[in-house]
Amino acid sequence: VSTFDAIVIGLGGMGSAAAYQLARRGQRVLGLERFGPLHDRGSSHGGSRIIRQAYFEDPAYVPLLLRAYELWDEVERRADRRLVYRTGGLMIGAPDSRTVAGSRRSAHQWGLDHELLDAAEIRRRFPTLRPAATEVALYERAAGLVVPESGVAAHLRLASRAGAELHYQERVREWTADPAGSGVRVVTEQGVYHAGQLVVCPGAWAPRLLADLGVPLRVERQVQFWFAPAGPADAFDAERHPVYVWETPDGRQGYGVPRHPESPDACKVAFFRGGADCDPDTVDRTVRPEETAAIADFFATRVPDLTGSFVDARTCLYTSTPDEHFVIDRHPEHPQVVVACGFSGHGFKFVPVVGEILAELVVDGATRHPVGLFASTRFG
Ligand code: PYC
Repeated sequence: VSTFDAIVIGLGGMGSAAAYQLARRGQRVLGLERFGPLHDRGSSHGGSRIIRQAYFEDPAYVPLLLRAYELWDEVERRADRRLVYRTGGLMIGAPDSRTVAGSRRSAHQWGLDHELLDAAEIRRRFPTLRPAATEVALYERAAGLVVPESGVAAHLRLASRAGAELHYQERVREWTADPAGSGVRVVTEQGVYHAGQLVVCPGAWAPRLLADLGVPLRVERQVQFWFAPAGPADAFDAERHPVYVWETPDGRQGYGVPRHPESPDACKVAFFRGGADCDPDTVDRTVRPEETAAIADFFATRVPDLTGSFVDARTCLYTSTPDEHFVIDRHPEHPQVVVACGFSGHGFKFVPVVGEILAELVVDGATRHPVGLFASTRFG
């Protein structure tokens, strides 16, 4: 039996950041991960994640994004590793689409630097893109991409350097909280551990590890695709090509990421949501030709040179709440347990600030950040 101040279950994006932020606050931390470091079974792989501030999902995310940008810079400096590429970003669709109108709302509410481009201006400035005459875009210079594997690696390295003990290939069987609120016990396939507090960041394994939380979670199979563009080789490079989210009149969203130094030959594209429900332990990770055909079809008229030749496709998992907002909260029945789950396909950009929030909840008993939107009890 080993004893710690805090145990972190799950060392993907959120758990790695929590382990680092706890360890740097002087906590004795144990991190437990069922796979190896930087694995591709969950939601923290695929070479890129979009990062942006004019947040169409809700203006309440903006202060967290501003802090996340500061912390990504800090983690880059401390880990001496490039994590973020600021390519600029376009949120494209009809003027009243959720993607465009929601982004404008956040930008206006928080005074974020942005431009609104009509179709002709989008084509002039970004000739790879072919919006319809009625489509517009919010352009945000601060948007770009973060490399998830590098982000997790940096947080893990900083966590170890700050004294955290990190165990891989160690699956958690169960955790229990002392009914008097004074500690937790975690049983893994290799041992039994005790700690004062527990931080649960289980990603797609939340339905099993947080079954009693009362949050209805859906685990969704997604596919990320890579294509080598046709046409001039450098037209899709991160120095000149923005990231983009493109909403269709029926409300579907596809997104794309340019080529960048860690993906020098291919651009990534995917649908944002719309995948089938799955179980993370049994999900079919083979990508079918008709799935590749569907994404190529989506972009054929919108970004015609993009899908020159198919390079790769890999599955990834979203764990979604009914309102697509996160859950970051103290467990309603166990005050010594803090949970972070349900990131609903848009969480990775927040990794360092989620780590900070979780560490503040554990160490200070409260967080300075606005997290009211993420209450675990909001589903009744
Ligand atoms: O979080 O910005 C995002 C995003 C776009 C597409 C998938 N996730």
